[in-house]
Amino acid sequence: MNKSNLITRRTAIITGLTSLGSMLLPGCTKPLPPTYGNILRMGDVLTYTAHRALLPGQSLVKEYSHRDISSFPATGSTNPSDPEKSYTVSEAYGRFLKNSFSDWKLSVEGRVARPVSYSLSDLQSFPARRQITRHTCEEGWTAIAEWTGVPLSLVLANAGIMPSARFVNFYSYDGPIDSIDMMDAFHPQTILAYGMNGKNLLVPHGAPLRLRVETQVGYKSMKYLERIVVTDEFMDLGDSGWAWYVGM
Ligand SMILES: Nc1nc2c(c(=O)[nH]1)N[C@H]1C(S)=C(S)[C@@H](COP(=O)(O)O)O[C@H]1N2
Ligand SMILES: [Mo]
Repeated sequence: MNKSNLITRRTAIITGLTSLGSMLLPGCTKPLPPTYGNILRMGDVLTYTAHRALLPGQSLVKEYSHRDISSFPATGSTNPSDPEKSYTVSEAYGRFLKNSFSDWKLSVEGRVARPVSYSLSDLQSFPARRQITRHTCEEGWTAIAEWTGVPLSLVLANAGIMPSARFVNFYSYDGPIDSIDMMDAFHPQTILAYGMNGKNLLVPHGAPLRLRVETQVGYKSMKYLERIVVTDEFMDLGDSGWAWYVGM
């Protein structure tokens, strides 16, 4: 073996170790399976990412019992079709509201293999998760409610996220846009909620569908969802002036 061969091999080994090391590093925000980049093995990324979400760094937040459920104020926008109750008025939302959301759809697009639009009943036909959790608003109040919805992980898996996808962006009818990373997106308690305290989600609380990100502060739980866009790169779309990540 000549010298240049030796250097090449050594470089290859070092590169291999480095990428293994960064995969195992605790707190790494982008855990990648060894099959990363192979288009035929996209499913590995899903299972790996989902699996990673269940490991210690992604422990569940406390869940409460029915007797802990409290009163729950509605804050921010409380009706996107009413100029006095919304950051931005949406005529489309007003039309959906008139039809009891029967023609409302959530589109899931961006870095997904199959862009899809889901009706409310499509979303309700996924396995549901119920959780009684404490909501903490940055303005200094907390409240406990039971939420029913579909785990975001199931919806993303159904649309088939690309191996390079790293962020999930949420657009709402009243204007706000926000995003979470894949660690939070695949957290078992991150759900798209259509029910609150055993009833359909009411308009002041984000009907027909809101996000619940239990690992973070209240404003990450976006109400009045319109569409979800999966991206490779972080897009700083939020104009709220609040921090992007506020873990609980
Ligand atoms: N689209 C949208 N999502 C939103 C808000 C909002 O005004 N619009 N307010 C946020 C804030 S600050 C909080 S505390 C919670 C309030 O949810 P609630 O009205 O059900 O209490 O929703 C969050 N999600
Ligand atoms: Mo809030």
